[in-house]
Amino acid sequence: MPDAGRAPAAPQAPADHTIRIGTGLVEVGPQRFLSTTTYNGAFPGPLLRLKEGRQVTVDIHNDTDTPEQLHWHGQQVPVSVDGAAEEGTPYIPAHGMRRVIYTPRPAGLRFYHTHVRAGGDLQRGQFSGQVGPVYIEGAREAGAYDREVFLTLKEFEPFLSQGGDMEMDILSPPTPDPELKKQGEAEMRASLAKGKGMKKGFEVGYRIFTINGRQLGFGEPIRVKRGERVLFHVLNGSATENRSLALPGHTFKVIALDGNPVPHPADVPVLWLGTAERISAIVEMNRPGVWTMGDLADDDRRDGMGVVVEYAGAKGKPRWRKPAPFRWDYRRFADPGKTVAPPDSTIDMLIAKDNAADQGFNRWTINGKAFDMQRMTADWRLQRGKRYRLRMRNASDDLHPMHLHRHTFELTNLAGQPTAGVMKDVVMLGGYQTVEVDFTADQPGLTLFHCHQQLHMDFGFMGLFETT
Ligand SMILES: [Cu+2]
Repeated sequence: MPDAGRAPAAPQAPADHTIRIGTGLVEVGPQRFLSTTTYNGAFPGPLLRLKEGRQVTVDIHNDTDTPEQLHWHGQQVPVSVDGAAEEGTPYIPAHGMRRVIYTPRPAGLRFYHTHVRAGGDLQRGQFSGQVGPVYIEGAREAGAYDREVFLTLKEFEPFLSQGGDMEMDILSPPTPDPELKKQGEAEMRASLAKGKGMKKGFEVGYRIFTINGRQLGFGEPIRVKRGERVLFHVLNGSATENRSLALPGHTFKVIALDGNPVPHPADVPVLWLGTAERISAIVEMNRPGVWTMGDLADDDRRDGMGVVVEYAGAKGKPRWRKPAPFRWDYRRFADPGKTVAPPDSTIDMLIAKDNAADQGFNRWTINGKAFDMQRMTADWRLQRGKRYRLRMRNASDDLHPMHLHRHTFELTNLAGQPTAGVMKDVVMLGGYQTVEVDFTADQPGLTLFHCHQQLHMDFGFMGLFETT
């Protein structure tokens, strides 16, 4: 008799890809090994090349002692696959396995990463090495390049400090909303006045910075030839940091943001990526030499956030030159001729910081409410097929990389300036600014929406949509 109610132990077809979550060693520098949780024992996890629309089977083994979630960031997949317990995706049990079968889409640069709460435990969640790139090949592939290079930016050895947060004044338009600023500053003053010794909430810093798991100067350089067009697929795999990247003497032609082709590819001297953002950009190699491609922050670059680019035949020490000040403006890549139709409905979100309110960590609220993991009921109900506008108003001075699961949204307003045509799944929301994005609710079930900064999402900065 078959054992009713238990999955049959029928022989299964082999998976297309197998991922093992477990402890791995990452050699970040000469004789400097880190031990952290990784995919397949390495960092970054293996590049998964998938085909848009062609079903794929992935076996995910969890060799750790705690349940895990693997999130397919930027893909339009069902709740059972997506990898977020808040939506109802089953956990990959400790010392167990889950097989997921789904159809990859949309085409472009995606990634996979853990989606468990770290809280104050800096070994867990995306503070670990659980990040890997995904490239979904579409039917039409832009071909104006000679080869591809994947770069995953990631820090290790995190620590907590209470010094207050880093200035992140990098966006254009730069203008804060005076109303939001007034509110945010009043709340901070009130908090700091509450009692003697009241401090600012915890922030995370790091001791080690890497690209593809190696500190600047360690391992092989990126070897190029004069005249070569290299397509860089850059992924910010950080748990908490926004990153920049520049290659002195060269420009990046940005062709895709978060994997989605932009309506207006444009040249920029610097890339800026909020946590979990991706940029695909072509660099024409026309300045022979040995160069440091690295982060603009001198300390972070010195501690490893960079990679050497070496032309054939060139010798000497890698050179770095700080680029002229440059603000990141998504509108540069937008469609100037497009106007966006009004949505069926607009959802207003006021984002606020409750300074050091949760055991020294900042608590984050959307419309006055911190996300409650125990509750898991929808904050907003959506009708399938309707188009919604999210109006995110940031009453804090922090920059937030805002992420919507299982959907792609269009940037429609940045700090009061209308825009159209840029499709993304993460958008940087500047301090005391407002950003609007539009999307069609075309995925039934629960959809998580959150700030991708691990400390922010873990301390309240999440919400749930339910589409029926
Ligand atoms: Cu945030």
